[in-house]
Amino acid sequence: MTTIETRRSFCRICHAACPIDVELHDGRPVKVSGVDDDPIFKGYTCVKGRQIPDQFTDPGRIDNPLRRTADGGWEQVDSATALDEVAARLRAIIDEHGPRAVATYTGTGGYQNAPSHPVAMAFHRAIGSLSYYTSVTIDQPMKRTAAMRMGMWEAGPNNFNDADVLLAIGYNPMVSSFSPNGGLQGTDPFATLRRRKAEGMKLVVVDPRRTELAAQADIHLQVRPGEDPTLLAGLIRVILDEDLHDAEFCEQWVEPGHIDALRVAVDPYTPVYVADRCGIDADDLVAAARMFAGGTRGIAGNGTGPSMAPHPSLMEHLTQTLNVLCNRFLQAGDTVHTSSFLQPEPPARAQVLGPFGLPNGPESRFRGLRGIGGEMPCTTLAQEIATPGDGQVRALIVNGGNPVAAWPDMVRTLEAMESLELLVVIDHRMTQTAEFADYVFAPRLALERADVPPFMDRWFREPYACYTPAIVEPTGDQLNDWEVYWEIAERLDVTLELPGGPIPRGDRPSDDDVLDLIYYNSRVPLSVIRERSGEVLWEYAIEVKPADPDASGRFLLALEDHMEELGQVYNESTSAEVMAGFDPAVHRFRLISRRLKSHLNSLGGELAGLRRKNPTNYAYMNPEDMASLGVDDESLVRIASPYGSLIGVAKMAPDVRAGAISMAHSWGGTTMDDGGVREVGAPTNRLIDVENGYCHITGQAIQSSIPVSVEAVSDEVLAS
Ligand SMILES: Nc1nc2c(c(=O)[nH]1)N[C@H]1C(S)=C(S)[C@@H](COP(=O)(O)OP(=O)(O)OC[C@H]3O[C@@H](n4cnc5c(=O)[nH]c(N)nc54)[C@H](O)[C@@H]3O)O[C@H]1N2
Ligand SMILES: Nc1nc2c(c(=O)[nH]1)N[C@H]1C(S)=C(S)[C@@H](COP(=O)(O)OP(=O)(O)OC[C@H]3O[C@@H](n4cnc5c(=O)[nH]c(N)nc54)[C@H](O)[C@@H]3O)O[C@H]1N2
Ligand code: SF4
Ligand SMILES: [Mo]
Repeated sequence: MTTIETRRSFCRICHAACPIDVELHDGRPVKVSGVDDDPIFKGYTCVKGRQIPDQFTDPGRIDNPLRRTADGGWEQVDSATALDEVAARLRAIIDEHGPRAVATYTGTGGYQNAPSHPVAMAFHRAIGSLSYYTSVTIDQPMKRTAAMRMGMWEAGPNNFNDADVLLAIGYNPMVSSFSPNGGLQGTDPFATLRRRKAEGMKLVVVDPRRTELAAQADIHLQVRPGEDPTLLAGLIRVILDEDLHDAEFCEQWVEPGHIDALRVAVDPYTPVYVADRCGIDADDLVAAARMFAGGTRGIAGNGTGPSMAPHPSLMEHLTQTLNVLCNRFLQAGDTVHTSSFLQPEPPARAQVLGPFGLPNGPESRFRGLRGIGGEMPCTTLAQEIATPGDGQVRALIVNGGNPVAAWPDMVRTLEAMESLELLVVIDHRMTQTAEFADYVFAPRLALERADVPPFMDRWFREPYACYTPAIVEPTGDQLNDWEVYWEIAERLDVTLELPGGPIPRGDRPSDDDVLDLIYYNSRVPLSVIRERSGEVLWEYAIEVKPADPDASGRFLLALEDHMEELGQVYNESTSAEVMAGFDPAVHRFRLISRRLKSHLNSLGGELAGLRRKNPTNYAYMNPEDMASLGVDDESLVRIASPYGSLIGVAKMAPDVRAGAISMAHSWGGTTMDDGGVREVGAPTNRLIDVENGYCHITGQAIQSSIPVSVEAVSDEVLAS
């Protein structure tokens, strides 16, 4: 007799944390469904979440640790032995070269697992190694640095639920579940957007692709890739020119003289100039500026598209300038809708916090970049590994990430993987990166862990409690990511310190013990979150307090370097000019990033149900471009940047702007050719050069709006 039961949990394939009911047969998951009566998700899940049971039956799942053999193959090894060996090798590397030689890279898999990042960071503090890296510094690092430099509003942005207008620049929550400041994350985005639009919310979308979000827009500015700084400067100019900004708010909270300096800097960005440069209609630009400034509450925010294009810090600065000019912030007496239950009680006053200036963490050995908030910039890590000298990284622990597939600059990443003395990967799949590993530790998957959602805690659009216990028993020799660090720390005889104190030594504590130590000063006790998971707890919503009488922080809208950069941008004919080797006659296209519903970065292709939906990462192109290149659906194209090239499979897409090619990242193999492109896709990170055209503040490489040439090629290239 099969025992059948259904247990409640939440999905952790992506950050969105959709609640799920998991049907278990003899304790094994067989079916995942949404939770219809959930107050904010209302039954929503996506195809990835519904495929979770396949992760458990996938014959490729790594559920026991693996060790590299002398002949380059793999053998199973028990975790205690693997941990002894790894710890001994780390000890030797630290003794000889110092702790900086040991690095961690925490990727998206680590971020969807609350204890993973805090414990890995605690490990680095304990051994005294500053070499801690995450995917956040190749995602949207400028969000943090721009806020630090300009100043931020302590009470936070307006709520999505009562916004009159949303200005969405280069993100697509209908597929990605991402929207800056909260709102549309996974939480039933289609129905939620329909409802908000019926309530009168206006939507302006800036995207070179007519995305699932753009299709719902009141105004879609189908901008040329990489021209967002120009477009944003144009919006600001219209707003200042027509006095649509909140003059009273600016008088009080903007540094004196900065509005005037900003006026001067954006003055050349007339609607006619901007429209011509961005390939949009000047009337639409003016209408969009009026629409954004017109409402009383709204949000301007951007996503990964423009954050990976040239001038990302300037782009973020201008986006936030729009929010300041139009006062898109919560005021005294307002209620903060996002929950932040896991954070300590915030002050939440209606005043400016900061500014705090440039990142001032430890110096990287490359490009004069610096760390921030305990992290070093990921775009330098491959070079930190491959380049000999003092401070060279010799051992890397990959904590739920996939550098070979995801890091910008595949040439340098492969070089780094080859030159590591020790590579340890924690992943349940034999990824492109694991192929280079010395040890692969088998992690417990989401349903096998107790957890809370660290990202969504700040982004749920209502104060919503979310916690899950483990609901499936592991069957192999698996360790939760944090346990790998704790076990190595035991062997190195160091103690891991968390906000609530040290993680006990000796007997390994449980996930819940560690969650209690991480969130010991959460403003809503974890016991309440555990008990009331799945409920909206308005009684815990924060009310915004008035400003301190002597609040002295003022927004710096006219930062000198950014105002200068606006002058440079004006002198460019295209933002691609920031890349050396760009030739307008050759690189006539721009390759832009996108997400696929069926995949999460490199995750998905290993499961047959998801692979069927997207067998390759198609090069989506406008029909006009395909006709002029003589390319048909499914035929091959060679796409070449000033740095590298790939072979892609063309797919007709009228939603993509002419001149753009829309392609998902983190596909392909580990080689420099694309013989298997029809089966495994091709890596766009081969086109990316971290040394060319990068952001000087964050190191962000150009990972979208990459200038490329495109030519038709025959299938014979695959054989060669
Ligand atoms: N050209 C280009 N490059 C990009 C981007 C782009 O848009 N364009 N996007 C960038 C962005 S935003 C990011 S965040 C990075 C992504 O960078 P990464 O996070 O390095 O890439 P992922 O493929 O998401 O790797 C996550 C890994 O975690 C594993 N995993 C899943 N669940 C678990 C688990 O429970 N435990 C453990 N230990 N592992 C697990 C998965 O199998 C997968 O291999 O890529 C960046 N690279
Ligand atoms: N299904 C799914 N969900 C995911 C992921 C996934 O791989 N699959 N990845 C997760 C991760 S790691 C992240 S960081 C988030 C990212 O979440 P989002 O930022 O929403 O990512 P995308 O859906 O790629 O949206 C980026 C948009 O930018 C546009 N774009 C590209 N270049 C430019 C440009 O130069 N200017 C402008 N204005 N737009 C441009 C693209 O056309 C695209 O529509 O998604 C997360 N969620
Ligand atoms: S949107 Fe994200 S969290 Fe929700 S079901 Fe899909 S993968 Fe899971
Ligand atoms: Mo990301």
